Amino acid sequence: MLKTSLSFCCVLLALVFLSSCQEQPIQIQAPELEISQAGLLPIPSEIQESDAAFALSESTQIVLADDSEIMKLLGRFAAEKIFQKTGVLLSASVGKAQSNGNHIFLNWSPDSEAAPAHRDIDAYLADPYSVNEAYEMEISNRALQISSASAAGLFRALQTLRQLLPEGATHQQNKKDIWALAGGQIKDAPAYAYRGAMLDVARHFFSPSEVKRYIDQLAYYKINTLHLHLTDDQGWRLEIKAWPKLTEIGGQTEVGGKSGGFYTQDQYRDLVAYAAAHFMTIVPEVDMPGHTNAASVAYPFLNGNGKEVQLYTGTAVGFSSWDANKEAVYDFVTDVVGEITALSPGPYFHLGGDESHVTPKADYIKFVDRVTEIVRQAGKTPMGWDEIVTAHTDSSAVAQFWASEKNAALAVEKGMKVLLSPAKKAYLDMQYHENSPYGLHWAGYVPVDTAYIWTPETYAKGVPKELILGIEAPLWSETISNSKELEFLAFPRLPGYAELAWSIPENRSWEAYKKRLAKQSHYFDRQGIGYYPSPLIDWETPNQKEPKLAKD
Ligand code: TNX
Repeated sequence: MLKTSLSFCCVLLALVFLSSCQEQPIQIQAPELEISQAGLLPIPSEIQESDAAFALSESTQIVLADDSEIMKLLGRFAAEKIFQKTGVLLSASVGKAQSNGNHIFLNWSPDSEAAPAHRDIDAYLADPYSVNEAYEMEISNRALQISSASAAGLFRALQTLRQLLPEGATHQQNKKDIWALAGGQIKDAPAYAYRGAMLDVARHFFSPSEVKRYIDQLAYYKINTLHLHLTDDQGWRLEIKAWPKLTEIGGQTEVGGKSGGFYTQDQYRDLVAYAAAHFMTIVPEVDMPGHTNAASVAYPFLNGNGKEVQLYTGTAVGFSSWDANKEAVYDFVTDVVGEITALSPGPYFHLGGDESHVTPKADYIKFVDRVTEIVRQAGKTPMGWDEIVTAHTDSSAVAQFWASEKNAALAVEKGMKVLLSPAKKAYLDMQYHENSPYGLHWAGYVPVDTAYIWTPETYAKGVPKELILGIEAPLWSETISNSKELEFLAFPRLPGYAELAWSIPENRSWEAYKKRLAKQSHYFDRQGIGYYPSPLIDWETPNQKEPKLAKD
């Protein structure tokens, strides 16, 4: 009898001891928290608030659905970004949570069919625009559940999570810092498959680390495409092994006359991989037959404007052309397209085609027809500025609408998909106002409200929603040469384009957007983003000074 009760006591003691070692999950009361006050940008499709609050602390774990490479990538990303914001390094591991805390779960949606592009990064990169990026997030006291059919969807959800995390610890319990997240449910999905930004690395060169910095910022706003304008009159920025002078000669200058630069193929591959780890596709552009002076200086046989060519460091457009009537030019283009295609897993190759003012019309048509075919032969979908529709393009090519409504209408007639980049609304290189230090104004001034207040679905007359591939915000670099200047033009307008591309029109309003944009100043400050402190926005952190316009 004594023996039994002794051993019973031992078991009891052990249980008491064990349960005191086992951590109690932290519970907090934070009824004041609301998801809709967190400044989510782009605004999700559906938000349902609850009274719950999720307490993130050092005992939180990131629990992955399986040990696939793609899950591990997502887990690392989540841990890194949470660490950067909170200073707390969470573990990301597979299967069941090891402790009794509040955990973040990355799940595959139960009803999801696992299309290869949904769960494999290489398959995703080959076909990123048909992937289902919808995700759901359930935030309760004990768990933050994220689910999506695809890894891309989980990645987009992680951006939402980053935005939901408060700027600093909100509570303390048992000497532990706690970051409280508002409870509720988010259901979200993008309006458009293609959500892009373009960077002109030709007028001024941007180093690989500057491009990566921009990729980080774009990913935060769920943008999934970085279009790189790799060549122009002032510079050729990507090594082509068969034609080394393109970069040896054509890569040495930039606007203003400073030495330019170029990406080696290894550096470019590394950029593609960096973008891929952010579920972002790089669309390469070789602008032709105009905007080709730098290449023609390197290889004069290409030149078709009848004049002697020399390196150019000004900002005029429309004076250069390749010769559309020489077979050697097409052999050259085939080499270039081939080498770039080998570096580019994505579906699109952008052939430029804009402002070929000195190319005779018939030559332009012949050239675009030949090059779209070369691109197709290389296995890519041709994309070009809206002028390409004046050639014999068909529904297998994409037109990027930037200026001509007539060309946009013609694209629709041909059944071509249209990428919307109307200069008057979506050009990040347009000045905010007449004294803005950087940018141009040929399409008008584009203050923050003008940039946001338009409806892609109805903007280009006669372009129906089904034919809109997406939205892209181009940033031409005649007046900017480094990250600081880039960010002054891109921010705060870029988040607005991200929202136009991601969020449905019913959820968008300038008044509500303004408030969510105001909250971005915390992120801008933390990242050291020198944004333009537009007076239209009631920024939550003290404004930096707007740089003064240099007088000349
Ligand atoms: C027009 S947009 C261009 C570029 C310039 C830009 C400056 C387009 C297809 N062509 O060559 O850099 O304006 O805003």
